[in-house]
Amino acid sequence: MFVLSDLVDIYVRPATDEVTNIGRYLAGRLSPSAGFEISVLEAADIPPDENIHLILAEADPGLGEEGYILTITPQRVTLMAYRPAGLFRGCQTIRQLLPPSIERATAQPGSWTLPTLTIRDYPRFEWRGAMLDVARHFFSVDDVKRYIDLLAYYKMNRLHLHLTDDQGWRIMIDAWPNLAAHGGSTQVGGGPGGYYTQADYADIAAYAQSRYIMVIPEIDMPGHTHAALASYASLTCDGAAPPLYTGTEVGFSSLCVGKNETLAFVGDVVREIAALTPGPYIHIGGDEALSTEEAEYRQFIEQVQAVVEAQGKHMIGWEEIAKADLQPGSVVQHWRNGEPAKSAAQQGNRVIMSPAFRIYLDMKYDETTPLGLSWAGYIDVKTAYDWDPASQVEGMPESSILGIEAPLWSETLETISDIEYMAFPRLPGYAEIGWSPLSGKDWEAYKRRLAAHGARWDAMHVNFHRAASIAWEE
Ligand code: TNX
Repeated sequence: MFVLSDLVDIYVRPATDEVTNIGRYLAGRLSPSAGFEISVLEAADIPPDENIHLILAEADPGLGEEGYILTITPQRVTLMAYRPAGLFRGCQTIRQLLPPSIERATAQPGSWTLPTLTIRDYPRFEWRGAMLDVARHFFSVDDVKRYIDLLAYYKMNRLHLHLTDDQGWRIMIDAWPNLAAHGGSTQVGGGPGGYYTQADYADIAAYAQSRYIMVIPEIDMPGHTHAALASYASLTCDGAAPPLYTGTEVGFSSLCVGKNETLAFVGDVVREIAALTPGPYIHIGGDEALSTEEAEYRQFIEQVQAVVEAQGKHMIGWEEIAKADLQPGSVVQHWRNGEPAKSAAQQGNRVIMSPAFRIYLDMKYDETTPLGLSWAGYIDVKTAYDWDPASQVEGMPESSILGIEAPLWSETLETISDIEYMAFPRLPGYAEIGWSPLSGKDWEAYKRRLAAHGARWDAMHVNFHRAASIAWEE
């Protein structure tokens, strides 16, 4: 094995800002618990032994954006990648190869060893995401950053933020300030709610970017818009603003399709959100528009799609958007019925797989789970793990599948601890489905590998569900 002693430093090559920052990130994860300072240095031509080396090598494009090769000998740890994101993903493997107590925030007694090995590793799917509903209950910037760090630990690369819904509007729009000021002033159950300033949002996006995670903002339209209607009477068809809503029904609200004010609203919101979004996608919701007439729904989605494309972005929407005429770059998120996703795929659109009965993190584990819902059934750890996105919808080719995403709706969740309880231990299973080849999938082996992560979550103070089906290791 390789011994991580106080002699070890991290050498980076080339020593660009980006690679150096990844080295600093790794040092920052290891130093506090190891109890000694690990420095980040520029590699010489002949890199010295007894160190960790992070090397960006143009030589192996087969690794893609996120792949890496990790070689550990008793003399040295060498992590190579084609792109910086690959180095970052490989750093997570180094963390996971060290003893669990490396994740504690203070100096721990320990012998920090890494097993000798060679790994060549890259993801199966491009899109390995999680969605967080900050609308039903609001979560602070720090809560979101904590979730980002937990996603990063499992090499996930997308965070979809569900920013608006009937119960709350959570992002400041300068042209329509009452959306956040009034529409963000409560939440399910009537608590104080909250919203992100544009600076908060940029902070979240930059933090995610430093972990090679893309943030996808969702502004849900034309349904799920009660908080907006309550904030501007001019957006309603009858010109009267309703009171704020703090219940958990769905499907009762709709923007007034065809009204000039509605189009002005969509234009301003999409423009401001696009300006805040480094990534190429804007999610426009489109789900459960049960109070929007069908023809108006289609017309509206096509209008919004044009506005999104005019901002240089691509539209993502929940599967219902497949009723509209989609541009080739638009992406459909499957959640309930196979048909819309399949028909979109047949027309050449790509699909994100979020089948509710497998991957909704807000579903209870079983009937005793104190949090969560159960409309899509109970999702125990095995149900969460034991499926393949490519054989989920009959007749949909794997090439249409962009990847998978695990939504976490927050009707019943109020704290980051609640979020953690629903996400863990299921989330790593989704990360594996997204990353690893199907040929390696084996529930019995997975159970044992997962069991070892309980001690890591204890070290990280993650509030996880100690599912009885797993023999958790101390
Ligand atoms: C359905 S999934 C919804 C959400 C709810 C969720 C609760 C989807 C596109 N819409 O509005 O929060 O169920 O599980």
